[in-house]
Amino acid sequence: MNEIKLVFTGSMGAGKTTAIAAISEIPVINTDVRATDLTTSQKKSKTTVAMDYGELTLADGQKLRLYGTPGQQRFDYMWKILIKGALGLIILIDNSGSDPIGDLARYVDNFRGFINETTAVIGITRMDLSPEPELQRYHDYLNERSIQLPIFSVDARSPESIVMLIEALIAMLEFGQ
Ligand SMILES: Nc1nc2c(ncn2[C@@H]2O[C@H](COP(=O)(O)OP(=O)(O)OP(=O)(O)O)[C@@H](O)[C@H]2O)c(=O)[nH]1
Ligand SMILES: [Mg+2]
Repeated sequence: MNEIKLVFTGSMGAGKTTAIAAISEIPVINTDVRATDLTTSQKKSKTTVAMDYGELTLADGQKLRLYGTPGQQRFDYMWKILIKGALGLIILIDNSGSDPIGDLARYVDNFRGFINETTAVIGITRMDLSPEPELQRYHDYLNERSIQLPIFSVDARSPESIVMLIEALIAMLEFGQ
């Protein structure tokens, strides 16, 4: 595998833009704009309207192209565009959102075809701000639907945390999961 395209998707404010910026070795391409319609629970003023793009070379020389989708549903036409040619999906869910399990359900449903053909990992963010629901609730949700995907608690601001998520995803790709 020479170059691998990976896509970060997931709920608004989960940290897709933050994660790509934390690990990219090039200046990220970012399409965040000031948004006036973010919910009051959202402690940030900007949201992605088209995409994020960054690059990372792993220790073994593997080059990764990293794309981030917008989280807002009204920009979901970008999801299909960005997922083309991707080899794996990273779903980030904000644990402090109003319905994080519902958010996971929405993203797993939306990308079901892609996940079946390739693979995905799930990162639950902002657990320091909101420890509930526990990771087990997400496992239960997936188990009830016979969906086997790994789930990790991550901090999108932490490069180690995000690289660990990516390495888990690449290991799954290599073992043909
Ligand atoms: N406390 C805490 N903050 C986090 C964590 N992960 C991410 N954040 C913060 O949460 C915010 C995430 O914002 P973005 O990176 O813009 O989120 P996004 O997923 O790109 O959002 P949209 O583009 O609007 O869909 C940033 O302020 C991060 O610093 C975490 O684990 N803990
Ligand atoms: Mg963003």
